[in-house]
Amino acid sequence: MGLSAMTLVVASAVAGSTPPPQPFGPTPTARQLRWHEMEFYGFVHFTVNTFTDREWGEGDELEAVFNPTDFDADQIALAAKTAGMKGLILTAKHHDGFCLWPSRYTEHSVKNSPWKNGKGDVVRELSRACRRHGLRFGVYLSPWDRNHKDYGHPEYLTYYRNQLRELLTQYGDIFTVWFDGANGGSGYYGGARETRRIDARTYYDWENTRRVVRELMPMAVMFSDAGPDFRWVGNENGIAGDPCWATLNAAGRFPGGSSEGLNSGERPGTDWIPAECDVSIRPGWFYHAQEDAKVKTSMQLVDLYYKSVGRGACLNLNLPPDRRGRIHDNDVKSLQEFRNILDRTFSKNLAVEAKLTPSNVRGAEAGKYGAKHLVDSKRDTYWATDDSVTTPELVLEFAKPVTFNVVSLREYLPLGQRVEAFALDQWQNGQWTEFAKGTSIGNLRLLRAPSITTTKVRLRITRSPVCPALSEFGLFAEPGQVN
Ligand code: FUL
Repeated sequence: MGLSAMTLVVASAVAGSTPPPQPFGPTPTARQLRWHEMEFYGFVHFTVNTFTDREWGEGDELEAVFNPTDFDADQIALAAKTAGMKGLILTAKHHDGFCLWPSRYTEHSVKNSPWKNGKGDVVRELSRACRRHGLRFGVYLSPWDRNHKDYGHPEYLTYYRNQLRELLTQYGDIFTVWFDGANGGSGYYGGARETRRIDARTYYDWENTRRVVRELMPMAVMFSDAGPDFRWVGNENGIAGDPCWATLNAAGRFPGGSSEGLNSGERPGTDWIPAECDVSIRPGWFYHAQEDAKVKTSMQLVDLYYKSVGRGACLNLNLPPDRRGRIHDNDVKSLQEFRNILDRTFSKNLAVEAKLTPSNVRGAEAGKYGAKHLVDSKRDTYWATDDSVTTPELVLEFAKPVTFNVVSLREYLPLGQRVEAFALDQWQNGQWTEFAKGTSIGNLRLLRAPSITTTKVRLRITRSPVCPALSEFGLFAEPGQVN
């Protein structure tokens, strides 16, 4: 090496110039990253069904039945906020076709209901309340419309896209458009009262429907069984698979098509289409008084959180307003207790107090790629190793014994989902003992363990096709489980 080359090597080491790892496989877009960060948000199922006590309206309900006695968008938004949700998605139109906003394109809407003398607009009120309380707002616009005369014919697509345009231009920022996969069947259809079947693969011309969203709201993420931005998890119980990969092979998939592979994702996968777990806080999606005693308990909600958000998915928990147009007290109470448990669990990351010793640091550049980034609560910094080191270890040593029962891990998503397996050990009686292991990490991996008291913990990455890039590591104590 000549002198000048040597000077260069020294200079670059000083400046910290080891390039970051190459991305692995498909990676998330900016809009998907923004969605991943939300982690937890809610559905609001509200329409004529709330008043007819049904789950699916036929499409022939009179507009007059929609008449909340004490609608309070702030109360709904605050219930969500109290739970720690980052946004709400309103059923602007469910399968029955009734519109919660005064659409220019139909008479079947709030404008013909006695509520606020036909001057009400649920979409406006809830979108504003969300903004006031720091929540994002999104819309569910059912593709299947059992009221509209044109449903099943090409003209319906013009109607549907016109409605999408209204929702995407009149109500400020929309973070998501949720395209339901339920499709076709019997209905009112403008008085025809017949069964109409459509070909879910071709009828909606999804490419052009999605274009409307991309043009009007470029940062909005679109949901359907098959993406394009995030996918259904394959069940309505709110439970992601283990593993749950953020990747999927999208070719040949369409909304309302096969749900095979959606629960766990597919690896290797050609597309970044992470999962959303949708589930209702009650048995039904809409409010039914007879379900007031069937609201999920705070512990059931905590369990769902670990099985959805804790497996790298987002949790979309439905909160159905009652006939007043408010979230029932039983639901609010469960949500408050649930939040309280999570706050007490995650308020203190015990790993912050540990001395961290990684088996390797990329380019030996601790400032840039060191293990300290695992405990800085920042998702945009990470610990990475040299390209040749794919199964590193990290030892955490504590000055005094710590007690924990939850472990958290997060990958640095812009570089793709990298790790395929890992294990965790505790130091007990002078030796390492494995206490947990897992596969997919992705946006977040939470592992619940029996209460462990120890002075040393070890993370082993046991399988990864490329060097890992981990952005967070945490040890927490869930109250009630630890004393
Ligand atoms: C399903 C619908 O049929 C349900 O009524 C509900 O809206 C749920 C979220 O999606 O496909």
